[in-house]
Amino acid sequence: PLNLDDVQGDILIGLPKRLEAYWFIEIKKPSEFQKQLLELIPLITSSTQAKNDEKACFDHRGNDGDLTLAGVNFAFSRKGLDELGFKEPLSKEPQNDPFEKTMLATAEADFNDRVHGFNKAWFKEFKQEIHCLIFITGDCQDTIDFTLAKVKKILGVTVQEIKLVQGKVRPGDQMHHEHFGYNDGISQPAIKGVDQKLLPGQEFIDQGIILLGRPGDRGQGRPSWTLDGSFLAFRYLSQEVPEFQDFVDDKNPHEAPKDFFGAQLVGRWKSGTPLVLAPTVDSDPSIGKNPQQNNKFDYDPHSQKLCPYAAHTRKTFPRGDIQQSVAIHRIVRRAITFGEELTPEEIKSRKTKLDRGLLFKCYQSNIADGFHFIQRIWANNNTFPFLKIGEDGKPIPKPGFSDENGPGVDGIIGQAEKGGVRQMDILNDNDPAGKVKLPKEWVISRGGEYFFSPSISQLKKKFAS
Ligand code: N7H
Repeated sequence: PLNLDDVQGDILIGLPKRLEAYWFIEIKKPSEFQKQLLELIPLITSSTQAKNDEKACFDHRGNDGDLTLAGVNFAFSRKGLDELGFKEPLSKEPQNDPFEKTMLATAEADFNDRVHGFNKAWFKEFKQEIHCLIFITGDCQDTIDFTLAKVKKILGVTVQEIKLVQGKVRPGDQMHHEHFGYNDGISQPAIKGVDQKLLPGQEFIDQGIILLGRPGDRGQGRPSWTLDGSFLAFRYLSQEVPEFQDFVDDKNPHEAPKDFFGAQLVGRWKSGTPLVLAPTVDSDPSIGKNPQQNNKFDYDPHSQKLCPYAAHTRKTFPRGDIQQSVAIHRIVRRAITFGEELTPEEIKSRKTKLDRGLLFKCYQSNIADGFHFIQRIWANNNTFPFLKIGEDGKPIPKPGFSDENGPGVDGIIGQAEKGGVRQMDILNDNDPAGKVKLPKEWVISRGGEYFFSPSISQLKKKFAS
C-alpha cells in the first residue's frame, strides 16, 4: 500500500505556503553531491508531514494559522539524471516523452514559446542546463532564507546556482487570487486512498494518474526506482495585468456587469463563482469561496450559452465536453504568484513595468498526458473541443459556432505561432461576427523545465551514497 511518509509532500498534499523559493541548480561534482544528499534528505518534507502541518496550521492555499514547518522538496531534470550517470530513460518511448526531450528543446515547436526567436521571451538561465530543482516553502521570508541557507550549506560547492526565483501569495483579500484578480486553486482532483472525502463536483482519480507505478499509471518500461515518484512541470509565466484588464474592459458588452467578458475568458468570475452557475451576473460572490458550492457544475457539451467552449477552465478540464474520460489528463496544480502589486505608475500608465505572474507547477505520472497535452492539444488548439465529423466526412459545427474553425484558443494561456491570430468564439455584441480577436498574449512563458520528483526512500537508496 501507499506510504505517505515516502512521497514528497508537494505531490499529494501541497506544501503549505505563503512564500516559496525555487532554486534551480547545476550539479558540479556528482559524487560529492551524492554524498551530501544523505544530509539533505532529512530536510525533505513528506506527504504525511505536509498533511499534519496543513491541519495544524494553514492549508496550502495560505489560510490563516501559525505555520511551523518549512517545506523542502526535490526533483531532477533529465540532464540531472544524466549527470549522475542514470542514463536509462524513464519511459519505453523516450522519443515521445517530453521529459526525456526536455522543455528547452521542445517548447518552441510544441507550445509556440519564444525560446530562441520571435522576440525571445525566455530568460537566458532557462536556456542553460538545469539539473535539479529544490523548492522551499514557508510562512515568512525568515523561514525561507534560513532554510535555503541550510540547504546551500549542505550542498556547498557540489552545485552551482542557475536561478533563484521566489513567489509569494498576494496580500489581504487577494490572498487566494492570482494577479489578474481571479480566485485560483479551487478545482483539484481527489486521489483515491489519499483524500478521504469528495467535495461536491470533485472526482476521485487513480493514484497512478499522479504517481508512477500505481494503478492507473499508463507508463511502461520504467525503472522500478521510479515507484511513487511524480513528474513535475514548471513554467515561469509573466502576466501583463493592466493590459489584460484594459482589453477585458474594452470588450465588455455595454449592458453586462463589469468583468463579464473576463469571466468568459476564464470560465469563472473573479470571486471564483463558476460562470455555469452564474452566467450573466455574479449575484452571489460568496459561492466562489464556498467549497461546498464553488465546483459543483458541469458543462453542456452541446452549448456554450453558459460558458464559452474556449474558456480557460473549460479548455483545461472539459468536464462533460467530450465522450472519452479525461481522467488521464488530470493534473494537480501547485502554483504560487510572484511579483509585487501594481504600482501607482503602472495603474496610471496602463503598462506593465514590473515582472509579476505565476510560478506554475503541476504533477502527473506522464507529462505527455498531463501538462503537455493540456497546453498543446487543448489550450493552444483552435479546434478543441473538437467538432463532430459528419457522415460526409465534414465537421459538423457545434451549435452556436460562428464557423467551422472551432472554439478558438484558451484566452488565458493559449499561445499562437508567430504571425498566428489568437481568437475565441464568444457571443459578444462588440464582435457581431462571434469571433473575438485576442490581440496579444497577456500570459508570457519565460521558461520552464520538466523534472522527476522521486520517492524519499529511493532518493536515499538510489541517489545518495
Ligand atoms: Fe489555470 N486564471 O487566473 O485565469 N486557472 N491559470 N492553468 N487551470 C484556473 O479552479 C490561470 C495554467 C488549469 O478543474 C482557474 O482553481 C492563470 C496552466 C486547470 O475546472 C483560474 C494562469 C495550466 C484548472 C486560472 C494559469 C492551467 C485551472 C480557476 C497563468 C495547464 C482547473 C480556479 C498565468 C496547462 C480547471 C480553479 C477545472 C484553473 C488562471 C495557468 C490549468 C482562475 C492566470 C499553464 C487544469
